[in-house]
Amino acid sequence: MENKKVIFSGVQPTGKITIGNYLGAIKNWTTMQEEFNSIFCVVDLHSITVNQVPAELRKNTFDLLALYIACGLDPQKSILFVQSHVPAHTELAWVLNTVTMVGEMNRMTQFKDKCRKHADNINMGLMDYPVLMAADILLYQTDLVPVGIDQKQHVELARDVAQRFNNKYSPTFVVPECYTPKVGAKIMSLQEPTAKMSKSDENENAVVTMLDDKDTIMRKFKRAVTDSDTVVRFDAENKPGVSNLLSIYSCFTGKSIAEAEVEFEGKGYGDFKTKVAEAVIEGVSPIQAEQQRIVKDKAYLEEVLKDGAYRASKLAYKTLDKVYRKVGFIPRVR
Ligand code: ATP
Ligand code: LTN
Repeated sequence: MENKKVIFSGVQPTGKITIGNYLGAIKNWTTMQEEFNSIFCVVDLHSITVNQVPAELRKNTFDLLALYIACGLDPQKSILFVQSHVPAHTELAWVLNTVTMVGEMNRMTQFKDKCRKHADNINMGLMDYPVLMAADILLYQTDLVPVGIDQKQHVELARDVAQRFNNKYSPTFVVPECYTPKVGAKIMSLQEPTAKMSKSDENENAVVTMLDDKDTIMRKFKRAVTDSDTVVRFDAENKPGVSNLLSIYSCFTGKSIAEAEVEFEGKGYGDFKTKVAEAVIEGVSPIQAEQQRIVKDKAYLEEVLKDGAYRASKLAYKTLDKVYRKVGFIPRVR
């Protein structure tokens, strides 16, 4: 790889990808891939920490890979692969488990949330999720992890684990930084704008997915919860609904929030919501067409995965061999 900084990120193939996932993560990766050595993963191992239907998981994995490419991730420029194809992720996670404390896992916000949501399935994988994520990141000597704000705590854990390992053995891992975009790092639910838009939300109207059709997108934005005021102004605390729509508009049009506020001065919410929906439709339509084209070409996608796993493995095993040596394992003769 060229001598550039490394970025690594991933999304779980757990269902329909939302515009939150796109704006908080994937969209930023597409610009960053020009500047960094970029590695993007479909994190299927993470996804089975909550119940999945096997046939759907397989379909979601192909769908998500096709979406990555449709959004502009280029398999020539970036390494695109599926996490379970590179066993070094689980191998490193095991070692990192031994420098991670149960107490710190118990404090993870996402773990606590998921325990509440999936009270009938609080499995060890759910608790160990952040350690596997640390392994994903540290295996590639990652400098920067571009994610939405909800993942910040996990990236911080990866930093702590890296530092702890480096101190206990000797410098081994790059200590990664978290990167979140200025606008779009936390897109809110359209129905409950104080809560994050999440692909597992049961209320369909709360979530706009990357593959929603035009009418659906328009309808969801028209029904978006705002407030009893009439002014289009950014104020996340007092006007969360309107502020969320402004953020979405800004991300899709490339206009600043201030420019958008000026544009909608004196206009009603109806007009504003229509314009936001139109901007989203314009942004996602070409991606949808590409995704539908690419997903049909299984031979191509399988080739991308094969090549991605090969390139990722080479980097990953370099780090894993080093880790095994440091902890005192006998080097494997290859
Ligand atoms: P789930 O509902 O299944 O937990 P999710 O929608 O939270 O899923 P993830 O797969 O956990 O999605 O997240 C993938 C990436 O998208 C992460 O970088 C995450 O920070 C980002 N992301 C998720 N939701 C949002 C959001 N509402 N706004 C901005 N970024 C988001
Ligand atoms: N936990 C992340 C997905 C994820 C990830 C990663 C993101 C798994 N491994 C490594 C960045 C780097 C989420 O979005 N839920």
